[in-house]
Amino acid sequence: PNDSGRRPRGALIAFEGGDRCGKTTQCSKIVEHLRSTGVDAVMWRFPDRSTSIGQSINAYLAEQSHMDDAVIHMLFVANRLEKRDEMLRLLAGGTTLVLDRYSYSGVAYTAAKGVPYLSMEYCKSLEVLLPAADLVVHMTMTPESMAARGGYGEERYEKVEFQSKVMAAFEALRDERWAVIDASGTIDDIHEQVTSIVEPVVRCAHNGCALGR
Ligand code: T5A
Ligand code: NA
Repeated sequence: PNDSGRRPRGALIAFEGGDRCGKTTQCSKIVEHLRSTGVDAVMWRFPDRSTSIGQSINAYLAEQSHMDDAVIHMLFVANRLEKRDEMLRLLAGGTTLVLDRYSYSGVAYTAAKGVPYLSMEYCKSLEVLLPAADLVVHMTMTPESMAARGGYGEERYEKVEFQSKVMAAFEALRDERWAVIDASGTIDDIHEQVTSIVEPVVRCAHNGCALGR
């Protein structure tokens, strides 16, 4: 315990946004920055394509397999749940976790499909076993400018019309834990903004503020 009698913990920070908006780039940079200032931080990405569930997800995204919308949704959820214990252990041990996509992608991408029985509320209810993020960094840019980025269009959801629906779904999910960042700037400008938003949240967790949910 620290001066306030509360136990220091790591922060749970999720980066969200459309495909190719620069999440991986910014997650790597902020983790590197945090480490350089002595913060114990690690970066994970979801989906974690290395597990057997992750390999099924990968085949689906690469359009090598077809799956029912409910089934692929449950696999994305399960792919997070299989990391739940390790997440909680790391956070309790003081490690800050920077996640390249998390529950919010799970909800937004499925809700964007407009399948009546996979509503936003229903999808949210399936995430309750997982810890909520302390901070969600929502990186926004127009679907047209994302499409201009290298590598766009290789995977299932990388279509401008669908990405517009995903963007609307993310907007509907926002609450006071979300910070919105214009992802169309330079890598360094975005990193500077990300740093100013992330650092106070890491400090708060280190001082033992409560974890969401
Ligand atoms: N999904 C995911 C679900 O449907 N349900 C779920 O539960 C989850 C977790 C895979 C897909 O799965 C869906 C969402 C996705 O459709 P993914 O593997 O994270 O998710 O795929 P992407 O989000 O498409 O990841 P990418 O790696 O393709 O994009 P990033 O991480 O957003 O972007 P990044 O950093 O790799 O950059 C892309 C390119 O742009 C350049 C980079 O150098 C790179 O070439 N770039 C910039 N260029 C100019 N200016 C900048 N500021 C730039 N920043 C990066
Ligand atoms: Na990525």
